Amino acid sequence: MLEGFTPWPADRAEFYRQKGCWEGWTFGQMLEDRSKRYAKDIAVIDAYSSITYEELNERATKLAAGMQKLGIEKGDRVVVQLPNIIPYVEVVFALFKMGALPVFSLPSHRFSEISYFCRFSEAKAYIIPDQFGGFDYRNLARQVKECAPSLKHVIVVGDEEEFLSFDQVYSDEPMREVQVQGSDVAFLQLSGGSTGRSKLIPRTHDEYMYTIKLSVECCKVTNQTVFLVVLPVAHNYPMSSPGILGALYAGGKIVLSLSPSPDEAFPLIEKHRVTMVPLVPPLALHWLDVKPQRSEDLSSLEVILVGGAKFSAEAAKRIKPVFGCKLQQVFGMAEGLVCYTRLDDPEEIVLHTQGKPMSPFDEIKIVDDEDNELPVGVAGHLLTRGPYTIQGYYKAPEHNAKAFTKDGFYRTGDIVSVNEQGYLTVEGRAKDQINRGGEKIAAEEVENHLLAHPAIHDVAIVAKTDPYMGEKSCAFVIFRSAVSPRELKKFLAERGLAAYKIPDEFVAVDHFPMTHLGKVSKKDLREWIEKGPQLAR
Ligand code: OOB
Repeated sequence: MLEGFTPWPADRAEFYRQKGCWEGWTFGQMLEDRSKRYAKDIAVIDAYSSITYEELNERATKLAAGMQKLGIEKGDRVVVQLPNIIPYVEVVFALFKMGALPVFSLPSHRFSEISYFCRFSEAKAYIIPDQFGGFDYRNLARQVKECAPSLKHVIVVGDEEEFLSFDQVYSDEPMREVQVQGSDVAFLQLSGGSTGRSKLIPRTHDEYMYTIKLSVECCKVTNQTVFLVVLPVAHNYPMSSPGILGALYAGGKIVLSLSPSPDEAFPLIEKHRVTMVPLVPPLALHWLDVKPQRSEDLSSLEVILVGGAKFSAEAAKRIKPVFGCKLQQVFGMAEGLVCYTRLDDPEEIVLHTQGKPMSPFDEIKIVDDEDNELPVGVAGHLLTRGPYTIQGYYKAPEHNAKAFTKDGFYRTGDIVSVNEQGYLTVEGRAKDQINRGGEKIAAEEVENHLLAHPAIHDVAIVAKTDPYMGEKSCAFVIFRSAVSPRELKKFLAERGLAAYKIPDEFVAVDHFPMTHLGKVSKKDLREWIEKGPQLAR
């Protein structure tokens, strides 16, 4: 078993197996099976080419054989930082077949994040594009290599310079057979985080396959589905809710877009007759606003999924009239629990709730600050446990003791109410996090970076309501000496922090409001910013 992984208690594991949730099937086996069933059908299309099921399976096997030759073994970790391109799908399945673990990072991550993921997971390899979005990942790899001694290989899709060329990793020699089991950890996913750095989330084949199977059912994915991905494909949402894995499970077709912009996405919808697309709320709002001015034929769309952050009922109402398709709300988390509104739910439910859990074995508790359960309809902290919600973060015993109850419920940090029919409505958040249009920022991580600046005495970062992004991040700062927001943003970028984590706004204050326990009251700070900076002195 992977060191640092918290297994399910034996009795619950047995229960989930007995109930047929965990079937002992791996993602490598799933692709083998689908490559026979849907051999000549197109599996993935990207900006450059397309690939059939048979070809995808063959290439993933050759890549696995090549990575084995490089000395990558079962259980080894490989940080994958690729944009929405076919090689991403090949790499992920190659690693699944070998039993090596992808560590999923986003193209927007920089030195601060990547060096940490490589070091913390003791990654053996790091897979990157040469350049993407005007950024040269080879320069990042050079820096990361300096401080991550475990890293033996950097594999580059494109011009490899001094590193290994992705195209040359494929091997014609047979892949060495590896025993990968359903109960093995398949990959490490990133958490949004609320304390310090992102935690890594170990997910097993068994339980993740179960989420795929259920998502395919809830979203009615079939081999006729054309699934467009405009969000970063490595994120848990476009990966599994129902995501690219759901599309492949069902024999559908994936279309990968390098950008979420309507200029790129709308022509793809028209050309490939896309039926389903997952969006985050700011993107859904943008697409809603521009659609009336566009000439592309988007009539193939059947379902737009919206999740990752709260989608307002007013915006939700506009999906059907503007796009002529259904809205499906999704409330999920990389740690596990996923809720969907169902495609045949009444409008009232689809517009006003974030859905209900996928599995009959998902357990939900809504509790007060002292963990007392609250009556139906009353908002409180959401705790959850079930066949696909993790039992612990990777190598994080201290954090796990706080993030999970003694009987294995995950403390989501979300404030939620549940109605009589079991549908959840997200009412707020207790965790110290900013949800910037679906991108999660752990306040403490950014605060720690800012505290390293000599002009800053103290800092507290909170969410500020934004009509478009839902939330933006606002840093309240007690300065020692004057420094401009521009300089601070530059300082953070130079420390290698991903751009989305850099505060949108800085507000100078001479003190922080305190709670009666003597902690900075972020609740009061949020009120200050909503009432206008003039109150924030
Ligand atoms: C998804 O996953 P993560 O891990 O990036 O973020 C999880 C958190 C939740 O705890 C909640 O705070 C927020 O994102 N969230 C929502 C939401 N969906 C996620 N808050 C309000 N309304 C929603 N619909 O974001 C994720 C994973 C799988 C599927 C969908 C989203």
